[in-house]
Amino acid sequence: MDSLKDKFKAKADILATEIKDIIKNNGDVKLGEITVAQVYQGMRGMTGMVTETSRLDPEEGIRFRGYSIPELRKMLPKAVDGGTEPLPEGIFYLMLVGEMPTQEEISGITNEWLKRNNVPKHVFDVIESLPVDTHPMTQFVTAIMAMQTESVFAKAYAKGMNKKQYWDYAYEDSMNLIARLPRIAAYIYRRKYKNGNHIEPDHKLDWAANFAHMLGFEGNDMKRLMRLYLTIHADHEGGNVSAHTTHLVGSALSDPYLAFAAGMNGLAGPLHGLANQEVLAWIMELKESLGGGLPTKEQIAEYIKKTLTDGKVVPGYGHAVLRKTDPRFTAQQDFYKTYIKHDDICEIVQMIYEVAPPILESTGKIKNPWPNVDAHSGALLVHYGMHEHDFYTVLFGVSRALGVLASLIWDRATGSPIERPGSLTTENIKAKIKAAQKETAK
Ligand code: HAX
Repeated sequence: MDSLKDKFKAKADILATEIKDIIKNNGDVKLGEITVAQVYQGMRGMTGMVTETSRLDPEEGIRFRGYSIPELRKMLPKAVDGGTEPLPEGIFYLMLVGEMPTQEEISGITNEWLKRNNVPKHVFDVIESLPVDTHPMTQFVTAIMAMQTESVFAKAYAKGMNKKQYWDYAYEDSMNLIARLPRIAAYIYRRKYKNGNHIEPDHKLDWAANFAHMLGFEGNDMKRLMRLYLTIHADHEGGNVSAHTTHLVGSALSDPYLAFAAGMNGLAGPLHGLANQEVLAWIMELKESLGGGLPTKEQIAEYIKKTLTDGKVVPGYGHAVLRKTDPRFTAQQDFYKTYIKHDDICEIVQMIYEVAPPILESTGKIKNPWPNVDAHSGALLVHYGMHEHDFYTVLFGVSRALGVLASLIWDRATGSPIERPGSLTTENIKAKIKAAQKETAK
């Protein structure tokens, strides 16, 4: 057993016992009430699941095992070659075992993922069988599904596995998947945009730097950005579409490949992860409509108003939970100010940040007029030469694997059951409303 696995097992045994006690002794403690509006409106604010890896506060933003993004940027180990941004290996370690890793523990994970990164040939063949202009997220999900042939969880289950072993096989599948995703993603990128001129992994590099290398970006800039990017996109507690879907599908004991692929189908939606692609396309459309160059704030305001009157969303703005500027946006803004300083698209992002919130607020219906993570990420990628907007959600997906798969391992270790919430018809709801009204009239 590797040391991370040992450590996880020790922690999981303790928590699994605690959870059993909590359910037995305090299972009837109420966590909230459910309203008709919540049932109709996407279960907003309804607590319905447990996620150990991170917690989202509407006013403050995400905390991974209690640490905010600015804290993590300072405290998580960096690459030994003078790296200044955290290594994503660290956020995975933190989410999985709840402890800040040492440099040595990080190298252990880097090496473990290097050992596991071999992608079977048939996965590349399946990608090749798709038309080259297939959306990169479709290619990504198809490749993950093709790789399900490798699931040790599915094989062990078919042979007849004891419940107590679920976590072990989920761990193995998750580690293999995380190790292989950058190769698959890079393969899709090079196939679609670089004439199939593929680049082999470099076994001297960390996970994020190797990804940048396989995509075709050498030098420190993209490596540094990838380390930050893959860290901050990793998790956003359990209720977002990609995390919740992975958890839900996994709850049927579908193996980690099936569960993660399902989550990625959710990430591919424009109201979720595809928003990063939408933001860039929306900014480029604005630029083109003005003949290039920097727009004025008035022109940006006009463009936002037109987007709203056309019945479209302003991509990169709003959130189902957050009610303030997303700290993942702020981290990227800080990255821009520290390392890039001057860039037209990044400047437009800053101008939109000044102009959009009051306009969105003035509609009276948008609950969060502030930018989310997707408002900034594309501008940084374009600056370093990745212009292919429709690939951006794949980068998000590679990062999101760290959080949702760490959670999936926890689900299997703590005996999380099949998820099966109830539903009502509108007739049922009307009857309940009538009954409630009768009760108050008494
Ligand atoms: N532009 C225009 N209208 C918006 C809006 C925006 N950015 N954000 C919310 N609204 C609208 C909603 O569409 C809704 O309109 P209707 O009542 O006509 O249906 C109304 O305002 C109330 O919505 P809300 O309660 O404020 O927001 P929701 O929780 O329903 O939705 C979304 C949250 C993120 C989906 C929403 O803000 C949105 O569509 N934003 C733009 C797309 C985007 O950036 N998505 C990425 C979110 C972060 C993420 O998951 N990253 O991967």
